[in-house]
Amino acid sequence: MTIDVVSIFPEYLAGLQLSLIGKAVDRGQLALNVRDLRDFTFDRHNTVDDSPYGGGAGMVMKAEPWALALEEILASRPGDVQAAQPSGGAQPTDGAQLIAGAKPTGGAKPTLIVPSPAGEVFDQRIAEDLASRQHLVFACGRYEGIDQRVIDWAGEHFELRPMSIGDYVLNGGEVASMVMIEAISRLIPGVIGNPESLTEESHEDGLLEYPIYTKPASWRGRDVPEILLSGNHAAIARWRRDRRLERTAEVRPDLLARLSDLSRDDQAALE
Ligand code: 6GU
Repeated sequence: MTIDVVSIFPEYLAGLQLSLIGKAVDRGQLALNVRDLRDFTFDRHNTVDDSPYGGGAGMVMKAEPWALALEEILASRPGDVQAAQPSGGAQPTDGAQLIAGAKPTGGAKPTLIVPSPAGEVFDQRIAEDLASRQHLVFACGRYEGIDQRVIDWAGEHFELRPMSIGDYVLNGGEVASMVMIEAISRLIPGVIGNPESLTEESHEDGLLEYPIYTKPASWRGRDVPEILLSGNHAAIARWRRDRRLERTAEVRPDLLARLSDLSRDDQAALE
């Protein structure tokens, strides 16, 4: 998979080089390119914003720098080495911060994720869907947002996905993009060492995860539940599922209501 990110704060994304995602980049399983939007401006002050038509508070991101950045990404498509040079006179992006490059892929239109509190709410199901894509592009807006015309234009060249990470307001799309990139990239086969650790997680099957314990068996007068020391794997599996049901009913009854296929044992655990 190739992930391109465009931001006026490319340094924000540096944290993605750490840990599992950084290792996936090192192993060539993931190419992560972060571009600075200001590299696609040509005035003395590298202007990326202006006041909104129709009035109102705040500033709006100008269309042209976004178009040039996205055109460069289209031109450097993975597996599309012979693509045309970007139109509109974009300079080669010597300022582009290439965190790493990996193997060319290619094919369908890239997916353009536009982080916005006005987007569709991102969840595990969407993360799984996006993890199957070859090429994701994150357009991190700041201020009040991006001129709608360049979003509409981009819709002709990208699969457009305005995405929110929840019902609250952030100052820009960078942190939201990092959240989505982490959730998506850990689902790419091979990125997580032990794929079994993915299956019993919260939100994988609609239940929250069970409580976990490690040594010592007794800590400050608190004992590990005895059943976990019993070696009875069937009983442990049942206990864990009961705890998941119990926890989900208490913390997220909305999730429980969405489950259709509860067994008799499951229903008994909830009574
Ligand atoms: Cl994706 N962006 C911004 N700016 N604020 C948000 C958000 C995204 N998701 C929730 N709040």
